[in-house]
Amino acid sequence: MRKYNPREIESKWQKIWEEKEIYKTPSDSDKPKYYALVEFPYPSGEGLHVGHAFTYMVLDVLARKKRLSGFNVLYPMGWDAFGLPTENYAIKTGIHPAIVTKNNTDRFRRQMKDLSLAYDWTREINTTDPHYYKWTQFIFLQLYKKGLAYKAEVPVGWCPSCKVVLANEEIVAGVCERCNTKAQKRLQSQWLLKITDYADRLADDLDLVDYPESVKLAQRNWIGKSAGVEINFPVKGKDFSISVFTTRPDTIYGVTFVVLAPEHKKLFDIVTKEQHASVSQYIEKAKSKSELERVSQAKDKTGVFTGSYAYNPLTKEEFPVWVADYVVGSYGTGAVMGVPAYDERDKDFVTRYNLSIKEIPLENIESITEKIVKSGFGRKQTNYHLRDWVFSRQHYWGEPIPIVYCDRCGMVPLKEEDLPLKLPNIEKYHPTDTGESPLAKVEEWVNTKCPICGGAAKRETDTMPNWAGSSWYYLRFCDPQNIEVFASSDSLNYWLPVDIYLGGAEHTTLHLLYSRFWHKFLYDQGLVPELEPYKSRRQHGMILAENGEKMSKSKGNVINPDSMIEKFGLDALRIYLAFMGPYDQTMPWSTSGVEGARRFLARIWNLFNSEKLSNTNSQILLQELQKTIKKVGSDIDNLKNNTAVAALMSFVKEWEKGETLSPDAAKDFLIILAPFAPHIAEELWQSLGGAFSIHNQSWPAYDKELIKEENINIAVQVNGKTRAVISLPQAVPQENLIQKAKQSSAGKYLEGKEILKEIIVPGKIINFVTR
Ligand code: ANZ
Ligand code: ZN
Repeated sequence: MRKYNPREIESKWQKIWEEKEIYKTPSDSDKPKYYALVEFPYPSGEGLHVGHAFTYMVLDVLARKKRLSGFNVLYPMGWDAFGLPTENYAIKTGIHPAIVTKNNTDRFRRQMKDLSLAYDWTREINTTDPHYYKWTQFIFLQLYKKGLAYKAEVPVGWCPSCKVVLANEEIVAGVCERCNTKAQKRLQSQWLLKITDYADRLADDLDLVDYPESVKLAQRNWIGKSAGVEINFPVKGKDFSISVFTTRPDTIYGVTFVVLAPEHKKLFDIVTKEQHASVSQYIEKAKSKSELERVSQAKDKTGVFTGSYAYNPLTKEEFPVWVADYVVGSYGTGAVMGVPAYDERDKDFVTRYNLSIKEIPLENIESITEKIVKSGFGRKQTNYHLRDWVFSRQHYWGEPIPIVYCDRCGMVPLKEEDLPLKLPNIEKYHPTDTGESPLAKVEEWVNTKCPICGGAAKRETDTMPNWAGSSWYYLRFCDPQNIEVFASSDSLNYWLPVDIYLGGAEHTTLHLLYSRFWHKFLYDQGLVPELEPYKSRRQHGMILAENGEKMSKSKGNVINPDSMIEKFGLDALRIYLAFMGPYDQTMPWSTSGVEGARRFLARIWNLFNSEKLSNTNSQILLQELQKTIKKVGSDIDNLKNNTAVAALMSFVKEWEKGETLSPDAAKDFLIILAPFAPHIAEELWQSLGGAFSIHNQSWPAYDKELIKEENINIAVQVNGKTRAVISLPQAVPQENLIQKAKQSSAGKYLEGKEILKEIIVPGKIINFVTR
């Protein structure tokens, strides 16, 4: 008997499958489609670790099962390859980012192929490829033309020591990631995308999709739709008012002060001479705090009196006006009415400064709103916490923004036929000390001609953020080689929406929201067919080191799939990854678990090489197999790969007890094993004379008759008296149970009576209460 030698089998089949392109997805097919998408990775220098492998296995099993079940499955992979780490690495080593990217993607691809992930590699995409980013730039131009891409002065992170603009991800705990200097803020002109125009639809259309409730909630909170009232508090001795935004107009009679944000435009119009110095000093200090620090400060809320007073327009009662940085300038009107009796923040504030608290009963919210609006001092207003998306970066390794500045014509977009605007190949990507992008120094590139008048013009030198390329990549997978359009409408009509999208929780309010925004915009332009890109979304857990710590390079506890494959074989690794637990859990790694998976596969190997594979089927085992087919199939469909593997294991245990299985039945077993352990399944399949390849077969149908569950007896009662006993399968749905009970001989006791309710004791009794 041949011994189970996984590495030999595995490399043999990997080669054959790749040659025969068995995972290639035809673009036209009569089969129903299924689009399974997992977030494409940023190809870091560290390569894949087992956490990636765990995630990829979740959909790999599903995609394989869907193929076997007769779907035309789109299951693609690519690289989200622009971004800072690559640029920083290039600065450190002097190796060009394009070369770093190539090396890293080559390594990732090799590792994924080593895991036998069933991607259609002919559809591979790379966001740094000009053939790809041509369309990222194209979409930007459409946004620009519709007024949804605009420039404005916004606060950006700034490192005074490195003299560079810091992206949010470069500010770690308030300091510059590189030199640990405290990050500052400064105003700089940036590109923004008007995602706020889509706030309502982004929130409302969550009703159309199947996402985890936690994800929907997080997106809704992030969008932060808030209905309230703007109320004008006239300033004493001035001819203007301070307008505040409140969601609690019912507390208006409890107001004891008004507070402005340090950025409020009218602040210095009301600050008195006496208070001028202390207010100026205060707002200087506030400048160094981030918005998050400001709104999350606990009890220590600070502020300064402006010297002025405002009054309640309904009662003419007067209050002091303060400035305090717990009010943010960019939300609502940048001013708040202080109601310490009802608002915790206001209460902290008055406690600190000894201001008064007024206890009052609440008004009816509708009638007081009415009253305020009628008085002429207020109006209803809906605000959103969502901000426009800051879309430019002062870095090299990103998509150039296709805009030029002409002295005569102003800001001019490139013509679509001139795309892609390629990133010039340069040697120095160091940020400039002026805060401009490194591209600003590349004169041959910056100086260009105006697309309108042909006169001298300068290119925009900012690049796009790394969120750009990932905002539409699922569209490109539908038709990755198209040079006329980003994807043909036929291909989009066929493949969209993505049926399942698996990714990480960290993308909930960034990538996932950004891509929904782009999609809706493209939908409005008639460029994509569906309102939502992803029909369902699932979020995966994380793999920790054996001791429960996070895996990280610095801790030196990263487990690499390559070493596991080397030691135990790929099928064993795959079985372990599928078996280790529910896909959405965070769990510690266990190398002995992989060893156990290897032993399990060796047991299967031995069964197929023993007299337990014979020409007769044991009836019991055949019945067991039908149940296993059913369970494994429905578990995979529900992403419960761990319990599917458990079912395979318990079947193997039954088989080992001495019963026999015929080759035909054994082949069915191999097909349901194939999504998890594709190599051993193919090898044993071939040894039974199966046609190439097992991965192109059909998922076996199970014999419903054989898995009929045993029936149970249920007493049918009418008003507590047993009138009949019926026999039904255990898992019968409630409606069927009620129907069957009425049709039984107890039915005549119900004639002409009104049934008030049915009381069901599961598995035992159904009692009709009648009148
Ligand atoms: C009086 C009041 C009484 C408030 C009360 C709340 C509770 P959301 O739901 O987030 O819209 N607010 C308004 N603008 C603000 C700003 N720029 N910075 C900080 N806080 C601001 O919250 C709206 C509430 O947050 C508003 O309603 C206002 O305080 C405060 F018992 O007005 B409220
Ligand atoms: Zn011009």
